[in-house]
Amino acid sequence: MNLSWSTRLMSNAVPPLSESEQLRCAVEQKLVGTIAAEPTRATRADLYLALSQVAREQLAERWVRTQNADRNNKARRIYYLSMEFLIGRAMNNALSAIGLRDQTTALFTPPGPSLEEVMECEPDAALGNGGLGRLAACFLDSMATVGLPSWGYGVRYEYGMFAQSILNGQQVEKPEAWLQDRSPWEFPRANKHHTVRFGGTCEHHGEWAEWHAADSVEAKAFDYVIPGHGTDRVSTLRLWKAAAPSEIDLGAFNTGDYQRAAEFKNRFENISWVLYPNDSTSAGRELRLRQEYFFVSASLQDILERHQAEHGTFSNLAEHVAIHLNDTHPAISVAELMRLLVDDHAMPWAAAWDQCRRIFSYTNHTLMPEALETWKVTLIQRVLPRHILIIYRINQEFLDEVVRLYPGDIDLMRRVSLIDDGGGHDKDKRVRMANLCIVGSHRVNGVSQLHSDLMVQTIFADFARLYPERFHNKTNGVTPRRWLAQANPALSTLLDDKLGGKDWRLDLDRLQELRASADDAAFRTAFAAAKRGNKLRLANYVARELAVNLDPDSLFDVQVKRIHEYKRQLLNVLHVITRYNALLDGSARDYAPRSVIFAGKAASSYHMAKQVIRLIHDVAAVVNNDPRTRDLLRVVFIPNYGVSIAELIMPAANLSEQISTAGTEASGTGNMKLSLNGALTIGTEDGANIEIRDNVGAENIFIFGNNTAQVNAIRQAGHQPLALYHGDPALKEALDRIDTGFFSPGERSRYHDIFNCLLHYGDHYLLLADYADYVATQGRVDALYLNSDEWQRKAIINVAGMGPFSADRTIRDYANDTWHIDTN
Ligand code: 26V
Repeated sequence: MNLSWSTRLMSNAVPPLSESEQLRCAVEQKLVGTIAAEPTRATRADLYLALSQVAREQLAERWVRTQNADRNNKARRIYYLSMEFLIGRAMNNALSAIGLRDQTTALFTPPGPSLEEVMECEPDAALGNGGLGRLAACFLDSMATVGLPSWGYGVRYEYGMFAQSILNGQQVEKPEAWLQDRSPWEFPRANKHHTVRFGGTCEHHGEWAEWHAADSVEAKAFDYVIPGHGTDRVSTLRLWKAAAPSEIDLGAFNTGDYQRAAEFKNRFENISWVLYPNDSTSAGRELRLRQEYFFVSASLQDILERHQAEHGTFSNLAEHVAIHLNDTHPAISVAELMRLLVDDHAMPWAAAWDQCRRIFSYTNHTLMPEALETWKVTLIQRVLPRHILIIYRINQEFLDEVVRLYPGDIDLMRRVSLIDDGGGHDKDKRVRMANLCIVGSHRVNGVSQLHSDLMVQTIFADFARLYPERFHNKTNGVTPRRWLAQANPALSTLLDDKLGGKDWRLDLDRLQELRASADDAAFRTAFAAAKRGNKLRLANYVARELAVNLDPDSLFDVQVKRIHEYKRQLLNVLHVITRYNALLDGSARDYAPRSVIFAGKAASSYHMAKQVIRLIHDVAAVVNNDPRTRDLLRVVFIPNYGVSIAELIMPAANLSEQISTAGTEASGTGNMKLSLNGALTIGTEDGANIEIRDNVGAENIFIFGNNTAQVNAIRQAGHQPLALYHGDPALKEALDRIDTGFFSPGERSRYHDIFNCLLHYGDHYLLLADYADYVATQGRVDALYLNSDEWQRKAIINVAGMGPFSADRTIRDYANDTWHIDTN
């Protein structure tokens, strides 16, 4: 940044400033007046903080205007309750939304740091595990953009997703103290707090009860302003931090008992300390239950307080309030709203229940049985004694209704009951949170057409029979602002040119018009050049961070997502090994040079996922160092995958790996981001891959492997991995090399467990059943890549087909069918 204007700060007689001069002055003023930094000596971090203050001021004004408008209109609002919001960095998005991006870029010129370099100072807000949390962040962006009066509610974790580093090829987790230096984007609301209570006993008075809680904790509000694009409107993300009630704190201090004071403080404040990883079931984790109730209770109190102030009555609550449950994590909301209305606001039970059902809606994000949340009745009884009574009463009334509809069907009652009776033993009884959500909501949806269909055919079949009108599909989407306009400026500029302006950012269906340009040789060349630039950018990062050189002309083959057996990174590795073997034995023909790129975190207690990371590193070490193959095949694992690294990788990909066992990936959203950035997909008939195929055309995507019906048939007949192994020499060779320590010569038995899992413990995710078709399909990928014109043509058609995968479309669908709120 050229600081020639700093003298203006001291001067009185100043001529009128141009817009860019004003911006320069504003940044310098913040440097001096807020950051206390001398402009000529400002560091990148100082510049980042000063610039964020400039943006923050404008966001604050927009926030105030939005709240005034919504209050004056007595707006119907949507409240999106989610334990996770994977926001990433805020700066680039904020500057783009407030229309300062280009000016700011021009401000940061050599010899000072570039805007990109300044923006890299910002730590990612990684308050989520993966897809579910990132979806919530994309939804906030779209809710603001389409003009919905909307709030996200969540937890202000002190520590979000762990940082991943790699030591000797193995994942090491480190805590990520993203708030250590405070966030310049948050607005602490000193006067916004609610008391959340736990434990104790209940005193009954007919329909309502008095809850004598044992403990309480304060929930303090911190707001993040989520700007809309192409609009002045914003959305609010309100996150709750747990704090010890001040009187307890003080009491202990006054008696000089500092240790007790510290213990108290910890006991309460640990509630919002750390994000739970989704690596194991919720069973037994009391702190997680407290966390869920903590943010639910604070959020619902906040919502009711706002409604009361605006309307003075709760009789019209459902007309003005829609609450969405992002998975079952906020399921206790159903019981908490009943408690607040019946016990605290004296509403009759039946009226409260009627409101409740009209207010809530619920999204399911996975069919995996181990991920379905249940809590021990005894635990809820102890932590939330009033809520367990409410849940039992809801269940009683629900089962009465079931009996009326299907008299005598005891099995049905047992299956749909909110309580799993644990074989009749009290200590084994559990509350089924998904059932509570379904019974307490008026809409339930899955996140892709396939997932929604499977949901009503399998896990929720009984409920779909009871309440068919309740079940819907809402296919996921991603925000084109972050995932194309901001992450991929090269392609965006090309699109602006081609489409005659920037409005595709707000109307992604405009991308359809690109289809015609797929046949335009000049456009294909420009498109390929944009991609090559992005690949170079990624190659430079990889060279810097990993000291591995990637050829930007090689095919960038990308699988980036959480490491999980069902996502089958191991199938990708099997292909890499097969390809390496073929290159060595000379059977390889027409292989395009490839760079196989992995990234993703394994949950810390997930042994198999960690083994896969280690195997990728071991394979990479062999392949990358073999002079016979290294020009045709490279493998890298990019550490610490998160939103910001995704923004670097997505634009650089040629091939998008979406290879989950059919029926296991609910939707996927990385598949959408990659396609949107011009990658071709190699994928199974799973999740949203199917809808991507429908939109880009079957001839422009590589679909392979068994579909859900075939997967079921294979499992029914008894999957025979050993027979496949013995029947396919290439597969056998790849697996034997893993098993015999070819890639781990220092520890030959290192991957016995991986081998056994596939060959002797049933290959649960059917890697061996899809292997042959996968490898053959990868061969077709090479052939196409070698025909550059055809490849570019198909890549352009992929981008052209991505209109429906804008989160704006998803949010409009929710607003119309689920929340019943008008959009702009
Ligand atoms: C949770 C757990 C917890 C227990 C142990 C195993 C396990 C496995 C997976 C999960 C994931 C929970 C929900 C989730 O993140 N689902 C993802 O949601 C995305 C947004 O809808 C969707 O695109 C992904 O396909 C889906 O996996």
